[in-house]
Amino acid sequence: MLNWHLAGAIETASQGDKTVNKITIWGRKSSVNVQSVLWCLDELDLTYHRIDAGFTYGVVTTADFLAMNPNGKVPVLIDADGPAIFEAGAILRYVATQYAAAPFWPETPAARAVVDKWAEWAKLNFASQFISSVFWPLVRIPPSQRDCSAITMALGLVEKELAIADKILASNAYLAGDDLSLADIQLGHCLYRYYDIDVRRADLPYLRAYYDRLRARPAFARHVMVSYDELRVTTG
Ligand SMILES: N[C@@H](CCC(=O)N[C@@H](CS)C(=O)NCC(=O)O)C(=O)O
Repeated sequence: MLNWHLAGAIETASQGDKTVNKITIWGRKSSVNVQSVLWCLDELDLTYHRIDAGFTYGVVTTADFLAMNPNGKVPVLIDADGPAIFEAGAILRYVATQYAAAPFWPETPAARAVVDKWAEWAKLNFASQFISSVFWPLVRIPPSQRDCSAITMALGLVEKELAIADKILASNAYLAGDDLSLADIQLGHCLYRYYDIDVRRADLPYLRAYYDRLRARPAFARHVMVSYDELRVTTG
């Protein structure tokens, strides 16, 4: 078994009256994919140990880590003596299936698919596109080297997708209905960055109201509204 538990970079989620279990998650707090998992765990009142990994924290290139995730990426989650799980979407589904119930993650295949289709949609069409083609170029590429027209075009495409969410949110409080579900984790975990970065945003009033509802959730504020200053490249 791995020795990360002894590495000294361990954080225990506040215990309170939360269920104590044996979830360990590898990943830095500034990783948007890690944030989605931490937010979900917190919404479900689950405790965990978090171990810093990735970017300047290293770890991800070690043999032990690569044995868990050959992609060398965070997050990775192990629950008790279960397998190492990588890919935030797979981790979220595992956590929800193991620990959540309806309406967050309904039981019957048909009801679950209503949540899952929006979770998948949000991850693929918004989160992944926004992070790779808008957020990352703005934060990690020095201003003098940025392709501003490519970023503007990418933002326009992302906002076409967000307009679909805006329409849904005109009549739903949350993406898959009236209650928070796994679909909101996959849409909401990138909204802090979307509303925080310095771009001219489309007018999407229902999405904005939804984001304000998410901001009022303590777990969202704790894990998603996190500074990404450590990622910024400002010179050049
Ligand atoms: N598709 C993967 C992407 C994982 C990923 O790209 N993680 C980033 C952080 S958000 C990473 O590990 N980057 C390298 C690093 O931090 O060292 C997922 O959804 O989990």
